[in-house]
Formats: sequence, C-alpha cells, structure tokens
Amino acid sequence: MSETVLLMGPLLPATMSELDSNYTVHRFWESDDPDALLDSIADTCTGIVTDGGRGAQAEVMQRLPNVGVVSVFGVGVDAVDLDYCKTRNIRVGNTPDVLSDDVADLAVALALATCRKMVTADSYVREGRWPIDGAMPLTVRMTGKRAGIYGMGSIGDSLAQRLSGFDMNIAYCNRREKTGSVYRFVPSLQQLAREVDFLFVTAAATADTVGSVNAAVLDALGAEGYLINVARGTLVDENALLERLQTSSIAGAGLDVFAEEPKVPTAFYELDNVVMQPHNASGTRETRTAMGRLMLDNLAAFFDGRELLTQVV
Ligand code: 8YV
Repeated sequence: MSETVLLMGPLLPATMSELDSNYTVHRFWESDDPDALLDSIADTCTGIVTDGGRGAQAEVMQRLPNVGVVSVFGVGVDAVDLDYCKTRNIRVGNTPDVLSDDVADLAVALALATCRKMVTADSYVREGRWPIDGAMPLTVRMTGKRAGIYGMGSIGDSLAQRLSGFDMNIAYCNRREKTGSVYRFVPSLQQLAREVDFLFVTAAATADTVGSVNAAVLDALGAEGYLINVARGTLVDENALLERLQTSSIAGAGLDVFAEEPKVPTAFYELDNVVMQPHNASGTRETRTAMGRLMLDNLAAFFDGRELLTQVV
C-alpha cells in the first residue's frame, strides 16, 4: 500500500503526476473543508509536500500524528515550523543548489533592469515617445561598481561569480567569514550597505535576519544605492523601503519578493525607481523540474528508510 501524502499547493504537472503515481496524494489547497480532510487522513498521512511560501504550520502537523517528513519544493524553509518538527523528530528536506544559478541570474537581471531603467525604457519605446521626445534620460552603469552580498551561501556564491564578470568590487556580510573566500568580509550589514553601490539580499529568513534590512541599513545605502532582493520580503522593512523610494533617498530597488506575498503594497506601482517580479527567481522550466526531482527524491529517501539527500532538520 502506498504512503499517504498531504500536498499543500500545486507544483509542476510532471512533478505532481509522479507524486500521484507513487503515493496517495491529498490536495490541501483544493479542499472545500480542510478540517474534514485533516480528520480523514489523520491516521494514515505520513508525509507533507509543500513549497517555500506555503510551508507547513504546527497547527496542520498537530492534526497528523504519523507525519515523519516534510519535503519542501524550495530552498527556504522559513514557512515550516522547524522547532515543532524537531520536537516530533519530523525530517525536513529542501531543494538547495539546484536553483542557485537561476536565482543569481535574476538578481543580476533585476540590478541591470533597475539601474538601466529597462522597464521605463521599454514603455518609452512602446508609447511612441522616442520619435517625439528623442533620447531618454541617461541611466546608471553597473559594471565596475561596488557590490555587497548579504548572505554568502550557494546563491550568494553564484551571484558573486556573475558580478565578477561585471568587474564589480565584491564584499559580503554573512553569519561568519567564509574561509578561503576571495571576497571581502564585512561583519556588519550597515557597514556593508554604506560601502557599496548595489546591496544584494540572498540570505535565508531566520530569527536573526528577519527585519535586518531596516531603515538604518537603507540610509547607509543612501541616495546613490540600489537594493536588490531575491531572498525573502520579510528581511526588509518594506515601509521604510517604500518611503525611501518615494523620496529618492535610495536610488532604486529590484524586488522579486515581498513581505506578504502575493500582496504588494500598491504604492510601489506608482514608482519608476523599482522593478518588481512575482517571486519568480527560480521560475524556469529547467530549475523547477530539478527542484521537483530533488523534492521527490527526498521523499522517497525517507520512505525507503534512508537519509534525506538535502536535509535541514
Ligand atoms: C520558490 C523559493 O519560488 O526556493 C525558495 O525558497 O522561494 C522559490 O524558489 C518556491 O519555493 C516555489 O513556490
């Protein structure tokens, strides 16, 4: 008999179909009566599959006493109640590394789109302003500028490689200095912000990092500085950022992530110094397929009695 798994939200069709072939899958987000669903699978459900945004809350896991594994389709596990998982000895797996290249690519794209005003420029052409108004106002160069990377994990590392290609002077802030890193370590985020032209946020959301890109850090980045966030919206004080964008107290922001997704404060829509994406940095067919594979492999490893390939808890 196959294991019973609770799927919190939709995934790629191919990933879901493989899940359906190997397990008895219950779709949480499609249920009209989630309470009744949890009651009906309370005795049988042994695994949860979820994504980075939906995660797995203790209130759900408490209703499923036989769950032994949470397999996350995503690297971020901030939406999974890890403390609760530890108390129950529930294994948690995620999908690191396979998405780092695409997330780093999008960080570079957002940085260029922001300082080169690519979205404004696109509208300039589409609206027919070029023949009438002539050349658009000049923009700001990225090549050769100073880059700060907040969070030097696998994504930060992939990003640094790309920024090296832009001849950028790269420094980073991390929980601890990385031995052997060729990049300059700056222990304080505020100091890093003060010393760079582009501040890239690639850190995981933890109790230590949530809210850490605060008003003081944004002020340190200053009127010539750009903030690029491909990590989690919760790391940034969104109101402070909005206010500084509105008053041009920072030069611009490239944002893939927001504090309360999918809600984005509409005041951002009015600003031409921000370029936004709907949390899509890992959203290529190639990477999402690889994430699906790793998520499935983690699940299979658990049910085979093996170690998860990429285990967080
Ligand atoms: C995904 C992410 O968009 O990996 C993460 O932590 O936030 C993203 O790659 C998400 O998990 C899929 O919904």
